[in-house]
Order: sequence, then structure tokens, then C-alpha cells
Amino acid sequence: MLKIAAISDLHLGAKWGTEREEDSFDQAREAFERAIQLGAQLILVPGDIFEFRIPRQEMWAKAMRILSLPLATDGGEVKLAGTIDKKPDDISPLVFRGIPVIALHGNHERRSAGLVNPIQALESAGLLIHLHHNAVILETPIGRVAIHGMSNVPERYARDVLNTWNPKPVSDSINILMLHQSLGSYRFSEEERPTIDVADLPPGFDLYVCGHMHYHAESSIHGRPLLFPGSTIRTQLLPIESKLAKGFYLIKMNGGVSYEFVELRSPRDFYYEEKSFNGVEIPEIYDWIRSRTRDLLKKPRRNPAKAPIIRFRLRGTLAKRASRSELDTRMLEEEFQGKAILSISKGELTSPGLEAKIKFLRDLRGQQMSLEDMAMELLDSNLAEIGYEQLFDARAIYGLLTENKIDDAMSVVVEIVKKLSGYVPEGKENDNSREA
Ligand SMILES: [Mn+2]
Repeated sequence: MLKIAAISDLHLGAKWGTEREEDSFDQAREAFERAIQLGAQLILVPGDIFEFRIPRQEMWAKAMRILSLPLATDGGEVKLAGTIDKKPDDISPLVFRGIPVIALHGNHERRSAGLVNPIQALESAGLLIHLHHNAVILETPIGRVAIHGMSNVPERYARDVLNTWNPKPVSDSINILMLHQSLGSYRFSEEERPTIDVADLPPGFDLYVCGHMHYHAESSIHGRPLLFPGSTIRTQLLPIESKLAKGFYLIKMNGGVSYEFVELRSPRDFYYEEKSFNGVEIPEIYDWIRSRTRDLLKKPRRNPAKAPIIRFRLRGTLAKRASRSELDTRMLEEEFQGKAILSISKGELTSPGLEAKIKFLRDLRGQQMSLEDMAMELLDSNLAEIGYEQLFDARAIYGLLTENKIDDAMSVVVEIVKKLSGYVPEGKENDNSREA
């Protein structure tokens, strides 16, 4: 039997400089340690080991400690038997001293041709084998196993690149195909437009493993399993991530292929709360978030050692005079510091007054007016909004000002001010009107 761990999207260094900066490392370490404890003889990492294409030295140091764990474990059950389109000299013999790790670079690590990406740097250190449009053939206790890998390419080229590469299963071997792309409906986000569909994956492989998507999923294609291990860290805070555990796949090959999902214990608990308001005042939102957070904190926890993440997605409408910018999410975040990590999305809250104003501005722009006319329309609309009673003939004054007749405009204003203040020229004074 051969046991293979498929661990993906570790995103080491994600959330650096925040309360969550150790999370990616804690969870990656747990994944590697558990894979080793469970007897994995080979570890596959289909991309996004790092969050950044040029990680900080601090991240490198932590990452290399974790990635050296398999190397420091007694292995030697898997040997290199050959390569396809990969220079054997690129592979350090160190990789096979322990449990070999075979990795792709993901979209987070991708760099222009000619520049070294962090996965290639790790390969130089002998910590792993990097694949991109090539394959390694391994000698294992169950015979030969060929791992074929295509690292990440921009989605719009993915289909052409895959077709051009056109990987072929190696005969008399078990064949595994690894990618880091969105595949059809298995995509990283709704905005992505994948060009590869699951059905486009080339046939003849015994197992397909794909990184990039951040929640785990299992499917099949050409009658063989297709596994998406998902990320080990919470990054997107999608609703589905509040229901699915983080972890990795432990695959057993022995004639056939079987697998189980191993759940990690170190990820923070995650709650996703969505609420639609109707004409709500800002203090009511504060009260709701506070009481909901307190309720969630009373729930039994999977990981009591770390403060849970609570994402609030607020939608609907604010009260007429309220504005979204008045909603101080930072104040709430600080209020629960140490107890919960709040992530409050208010982008879908709208205020009716603001909406009307934006529509008005859009309409103005559509009318192709001169800048002056547009300014006048705006002034009229703003005056109407504050309930201005026609004391000034605003249009007349504005007209004078645009023609640079500042003195004329001033005398109109002075006349009105005189009237308002009850000013009467010298000599015509009336005693009663002077009391003020
Ligand atoms: Mn990723």
C-alpha cells in the first residue's frame, strides 16, 4: 500500500501583521505533522504554499522549518525512477532522504518567466520537487507512480496551455495529475472565468488533485477521483467555509484508490452571519452585532484555544439620514478584541438618500450639460434638499458670479442681508426695530 497526503493552499504569511499572523503556520505545521503521523509516504502540494511571490525572510524561516519536517522523517520508501521534461539535476537527492514532497506553484507564487518563484527556491534547497508541464516517475512499495504537474497559469490561457502540454499517462505506472486552476464550477470565486472544465481533464489518470479552490470538495472524472483539498487557512470567509472543516486528503493506493479527509484541529472556529436590514438606524446595527456576537461566543467550540472569526455581512437599507460611513466597524472589532475576530462587511448596506443622490448625478452626466449648467442643477437640488426658501435668487447670483460680476453679485447679497437683518438706513430709524 502507498499512502499519499494531498495538502494544498497553505498561504504561509497570510494575515501577516494581524492577530491571525500565526494561523497559516500553525495550520500548515499541523497538516504536515498529522500527515507524517498517519504514515504518508509521499506528500503532494498543488500550489500556494506561500501567500506572496516574494515572501519576507521571517516567513521563509517559519516555512522552511515546517517544510523540513517530512525530510527529517525516516522515509526512503520512495525513490526517483525518472523524469519527463524535467532535468534530473534539478532534483536534489535530499528530497528522497525522508518523505518526498512534490509541489506546484500557485497563482500567489507565480512570477514572470526567467524569475525564480518561491517553490523553485524551495526545490533548490532540496525541500521539494517543483513541477510545471512535466512529471516525475517514482519507485514506490506498490510499483511505479508518475506524478504529472501543471503549475498555475492565468485562467484565460489555462485551457490552451493544458492542451499544448497534453500530458500522457505513463504505461505500467499509477498516474496522478496535479493542477492549480479553477475547473468549471469548482472555482476560487464567482468572478473567475475558468477555461478548463472538469471534462477537459485528459483521461487515463488514476487520480486528479487540484489546488486553488479554498474549500475541500470531491468529484470524479473519467471514472477516477478528482480531489480539491482546499486551503488549510481561512482566507475568503465564504459561507461554505463556516460549514466545512479545513484539512487535507489522505489517499491510500492499493490496487484501487481510496481516500479520507483529515480535519485539522488548529483552525479558528468560523461563523458566518448574514442580515438584511430595512431602514435601520446605526445604533440598532451595533446592538444587533453585539448581541449576535455574544450569543455565538456562548456556543460550544471546536477550537477553544483561539478566538473565533465571525464574519458579518450586512445588507439592506439604512435610515434616511444615516450614512454607511458613520458605521464604525473598527470600534466593534476593538470591543471584542481577544474574544472574537470580527470581520464586518457593510458594502451592501445602502442609504436611500445616498442612492437618490448617486442617481441624480448619473442622470446629470447623461444629459450632456455644460459644467456650469450641471453645477446649477446640483445647487438647485442641494438647496431643495435643505428646504431652502427662495430668499436669494440663486440662479441670478450664480449667473453674475460666472460672468465675474462679483460686485453686482455682492450688492444683491448685501441687499438681501439688509432686508433680513431689518437694517434701515441712517435717519429713517425706528426705535422699536432697533431692539435685538
Ligand atoms: Mn490559494
